[in-house]
Amino acid sequence: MHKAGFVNIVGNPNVGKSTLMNQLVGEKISIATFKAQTTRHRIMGIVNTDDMQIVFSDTPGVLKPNYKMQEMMLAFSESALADADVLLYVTDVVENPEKNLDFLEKVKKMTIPVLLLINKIDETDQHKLGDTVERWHALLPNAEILPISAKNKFGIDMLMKRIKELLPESPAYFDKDQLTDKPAKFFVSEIIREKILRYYDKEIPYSVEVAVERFKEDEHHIHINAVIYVERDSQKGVIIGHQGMALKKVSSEARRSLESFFGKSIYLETFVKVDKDWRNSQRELENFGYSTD
Ligand SMILES: Nc1nc2c(ncn2[C@@H]2O[C@H](COP(=O)(O)OP(=O)(O)OP(=O)(O)O)[C@@H](O)[C@H]2O)c(=O)[nH]1
Ligand SMILES: [Mg+2]
Repeated sequence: MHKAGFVNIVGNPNVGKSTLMNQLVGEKISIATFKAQTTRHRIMGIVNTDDMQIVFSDTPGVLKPNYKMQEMMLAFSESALADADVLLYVTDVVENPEKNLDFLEKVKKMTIPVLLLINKIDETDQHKLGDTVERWHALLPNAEILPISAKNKFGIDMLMKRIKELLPESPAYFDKDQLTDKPAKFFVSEIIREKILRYYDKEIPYSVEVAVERFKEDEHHIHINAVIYVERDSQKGVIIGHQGMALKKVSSEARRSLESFFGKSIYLETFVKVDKDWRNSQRELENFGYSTD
């Protein structure tokens, strides 16, 4: 008997969905930072064994869209409700369970198994956790509730065991040697964006998109040219920084992470360009890979 299925991870921003996905897959597939709205795409991480294939999907945190890119982000999150065999609804110990009742209503109507994961239990105590579990149980009575700490890997083995039990009988959906649905270039732009999320404040990370224009690989090296797009001239100056120091720091941090991701030495050149109001341009968003089909 062979089991296979889609296990989709959804929830509000910043609750730890990407951290969890990386723990479940055992690889750093999805970037995770302390800032909300880190994830912008639906990203698959695939776990393969001889008799099983689990296709995890990480998704953007659910939000009310203010511009076109956020509409695409929400569409990715909602697409994960449509094709899941098992849904992992992630929350954390500080989030108000009533924060997003509209989305919760959609989750409530689902007929597939829903596991409600209360993450970050390393930041609470038994007594408070008991209250949180009760409040969630009242809201989603059909969901199985599992308290976890994705960061400390607490509860992850138990969760994995439960997922395997719930996985339907099915042939594999992807090649057994495939780890993700995204190409190498995607991970390059995500790793650069991760450094930008870490090093710049305010609206800068949300105004940035990274496009990889050259990715040339040989046995031991990869040559990469990447363009960091911003929305306005003033943002270009901030990205580059005084005497180019800010961009230099981001690029060298990115290069280090890329070397460990690809296991090869990396030559990285970064350029900064202005693409006015790209976040609201359907055409630019499609160029940058925001499309749901
Ligand atoms: N204390 C604690 N922090 C955690 C845990 N899991 C994740 N975090 C932190 O929570 C923050 C957000 O983590 P992400 O994995 O990026 O969250 P996300 O839900 O993917 O966020 P978006 O992609 O923005 O929706 C990061 O600073 C993580 O280190 C946990 O178990 N305990
Ligand atoms: Mg994320």
